[in-house]
Amino acid sequence: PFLENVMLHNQFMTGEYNTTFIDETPELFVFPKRKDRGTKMLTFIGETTVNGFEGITKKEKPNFDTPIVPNVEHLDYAHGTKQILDERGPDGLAQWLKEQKVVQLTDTTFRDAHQSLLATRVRTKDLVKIAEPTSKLLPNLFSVEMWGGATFDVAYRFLKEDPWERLLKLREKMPNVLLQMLLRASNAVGYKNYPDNLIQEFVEKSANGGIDVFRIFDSLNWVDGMRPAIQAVRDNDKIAEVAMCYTGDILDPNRTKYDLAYYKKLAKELEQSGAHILGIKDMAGLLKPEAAYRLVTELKETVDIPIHLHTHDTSGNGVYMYARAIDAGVDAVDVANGPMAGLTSQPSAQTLYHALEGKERQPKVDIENYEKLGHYWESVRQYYQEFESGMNAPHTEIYQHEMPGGQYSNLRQQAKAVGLGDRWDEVKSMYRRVNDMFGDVVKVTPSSKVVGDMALFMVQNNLSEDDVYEKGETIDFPDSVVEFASGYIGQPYRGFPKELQRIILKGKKPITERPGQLLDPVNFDHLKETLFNTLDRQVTSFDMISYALYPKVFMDYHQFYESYGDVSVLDSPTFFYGMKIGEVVEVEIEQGKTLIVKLVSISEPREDGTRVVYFELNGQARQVNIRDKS
Ligand code: 3PY
Ligand code: ZN
Repeated sequence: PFLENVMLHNQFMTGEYNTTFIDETPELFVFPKRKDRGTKMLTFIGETTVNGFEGITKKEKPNFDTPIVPNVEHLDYAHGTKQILDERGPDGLAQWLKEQKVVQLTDTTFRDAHQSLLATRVRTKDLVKIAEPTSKLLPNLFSVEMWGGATFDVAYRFLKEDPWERLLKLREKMPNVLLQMLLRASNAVGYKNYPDNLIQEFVEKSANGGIDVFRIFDSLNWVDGMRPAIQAVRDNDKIAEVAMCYTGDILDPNRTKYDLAYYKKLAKELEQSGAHILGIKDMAGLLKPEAAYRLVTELKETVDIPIHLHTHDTSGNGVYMYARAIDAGVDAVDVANGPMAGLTSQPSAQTLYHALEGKERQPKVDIENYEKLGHYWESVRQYYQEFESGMNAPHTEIYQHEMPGGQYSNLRQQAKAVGLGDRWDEVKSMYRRVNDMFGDVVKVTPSSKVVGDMALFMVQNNLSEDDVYEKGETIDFPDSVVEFASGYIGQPYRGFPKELQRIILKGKKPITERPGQLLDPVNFDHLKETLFNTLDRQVTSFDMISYALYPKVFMDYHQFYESYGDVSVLDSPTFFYGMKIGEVVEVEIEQGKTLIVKLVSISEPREDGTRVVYFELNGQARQVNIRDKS
């Protein structure tokens, strides 16, 4: 176990150790308690079989197609963009990107596609299986976006797995393409501003773990809010892709706040702030084709760095919009593999490829390989059917309400949960009215949540805009709205509407500094000790960062792990639906060590409300008691 502790230690893995490493790292001498992994696993399977999985209506496990993983054992990893970064550094890589004649592709299937279609629920196991084939069959990708945004907390919260492990495993299987993450600047992968030293630490460890490209954005397009993250990425010799979030409509003469001049000025500032690449983050899919042509044309004249465009295909205009942006010279665009594309996700890679047939900037990817990988995703998506958003057709109302792709289904669920399911139309129009009350703000995590919370709050309490102004002093506004008005998520362009801010804050003084400057730095030594005492096992730098970002979420995950062990090794149908009577599943709990689990029978509930679940584990009879919560 000692050797195992050393090998698995984060500092050892990232090569940050010297000869004093062993003396100064007491956790190496803490050995795992002998735990019965088999019983824990059976308890989890029993629990899911009897009570179902959170967020899924309990039903018998469906019969799923087996996803076909293309065999790529005979193939080598071709030299890709990762090698270009390693050889030429971030500036060299940016220069390389600018020199490419054909448009470059970032594939978002591993992150934003499932964040936007399947509530971020795709599990590491399903990603890792297709990672090597993706990397070998599509070595010409610019990057694979596979981390960040909501994936981090959803991994702990709902999937009961460690997001850092996802990063390490994907890096191992994808050594030739750039790995990309979405970083919410000073909000890291969370929903509030964190101290600067936590942002630095997070970026450093993410870079060590394998992230090459950090797409950094601020939810209010506030450049000052992005500086610490940009600096941290540059300090780690990684690529700072700094994004401006696109809102409004530059083609609409009545929407003067976010016009072409605004974006050009912002682009210049981002370039000066140290961006290697300029990102255009069209998080709601509001950028229309002609607007894209004009925006990219003008930005190309404004900045010297390459431009990378991101959109969501909610309106159905995504591919045409990309085609116009490509005409205007955009350097790279974000796409998802067809079966995971469209609607609130990114436009389909395959569709874009065919749309550009006959054009000189058509991307150079092996389209047959794209389709092969697509077959895998077509099957895997079935596992997650319970998390589908319910949007079945292009949705052009997005141009009115301006909700980001990832928020639409979420807010709809929230509305249902508070009994506003049949007033969804009102919530949508209120969302837009709240946006206007707030002075027309950029809406993306977390500012979009503020607008959403306020809209729900107003509909739920039957408050009109006038009511807010007239009775505001007596209204207890949602926490996120108070935080926003206090300046804790940053400063909106042209400031807050003063009257509304005064009403919300009820005499409290807002801040105008960067929240990160006011927050106490995280004391990592202290945190390490606390965690070491609580976890009773080795504490990695990864654990410390996660705990600092989300203390409760991390501790809940830890408790879950203590009870059920590592459930990330289960196949997804078993993880989400448990087992059928008579079914046999194989679980590889570590390399070369497989458990064969058979569900034999389940008893009727006993007096104390528990059922006995009878299994065979590697041929031996085993049973666990599970409380039936129905
Ligand atoms: C996120 O912050 O998670 C987003 O995807 C925003 O668009
Ligand atoms: Zn997105």
